[in-house]
Amino acid sequence: MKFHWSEVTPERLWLDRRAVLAGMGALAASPAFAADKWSTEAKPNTLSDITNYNNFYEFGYGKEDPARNAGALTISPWSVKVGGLVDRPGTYDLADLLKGVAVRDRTYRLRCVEAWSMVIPWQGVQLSDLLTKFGVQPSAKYVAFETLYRPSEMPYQSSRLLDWPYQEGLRLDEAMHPLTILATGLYGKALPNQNGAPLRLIVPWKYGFKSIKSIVSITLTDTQPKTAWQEQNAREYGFYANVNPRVDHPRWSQATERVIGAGLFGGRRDTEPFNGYAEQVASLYSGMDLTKYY
Ligand SMILES: Nc1nc2c(c(=O)[nH]1)N[C@H]1C(S)=C(S)[C@@H](COP(=O)(O)O)O[C@H]1N2
Ligand SMILES: [Mo]
Repeated sequence: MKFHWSEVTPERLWLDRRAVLAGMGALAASPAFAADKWSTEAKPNTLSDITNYNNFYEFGYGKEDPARNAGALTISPWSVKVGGLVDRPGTYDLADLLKGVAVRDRTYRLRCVEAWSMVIPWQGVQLSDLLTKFGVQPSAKYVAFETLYRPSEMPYQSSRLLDWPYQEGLRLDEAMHPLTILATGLYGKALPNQNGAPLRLIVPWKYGFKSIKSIVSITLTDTQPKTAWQEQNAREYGFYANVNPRVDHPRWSQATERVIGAGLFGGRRDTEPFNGYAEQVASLYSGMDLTKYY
């Protein structure tokens, strides 16, 4: 089995041992990815689908534009500024940022607000592990993220679609949930540029636009951060953006989704509350009116 990094965690050993004990030694040698309890069982899309059908507006508005244009982005060196209400703020080289933090395989559903979906086998770190490493102060309530701003390499940052750089945010309990990861790879390889290299957020129970790409800053705050899409159109794109088949987008239904890679006639499925992760995350929102906090 091939991993993105050769790091061996206790969890990894347990998973491999379990496969052998179950008499599935072959599984451990196959290219299939180990599923910990947070991964979905659904079959991943092909690497070709995942890397040729993208939203990354810094590189164009068409689904194939990121694959065509994101190669121009310089991803090494890369540093990330960790700031705000943390004990160890600073600007860290990517390797230092991630040093000592366990890498995990996570296959998740991705549901775009535009009503299409895929299944993607990510590798990355739990955001909770990273935040704990930098020491979250008790007054922190939210986490704000920013994408790189470099119009020379990201040509559509000269357009007015969004107020660049792309920004996103999470409530601290959402950020600390084990499902929330910062991805550094997919299919066991370094993250392709069009998927948000070298570091991007993945929050699988929320619409894809929350999963901000090519992150250069992570800030702990006590006030709800601005987000790029909410600033652009607050009626259409909320801060929470939890996948919800019962709350439609003002211009289209969210009840079903087109499955990318299922073929011209194969492909719709019912959208699930919280994108299928309700059991794990619904309690974060108990008592909240999800038609109001969309
Ligand atoms: N910086 C940045 N992050 C972004 C976007 C973007 O345009 N710019 N698009 C978002 C949207 S709308 C989706 S659906 C996902 C798509 O991720 P993928 O291309 O890896 O499937 O990335 C999200 N992250
Ligand atoms: Mo999206």
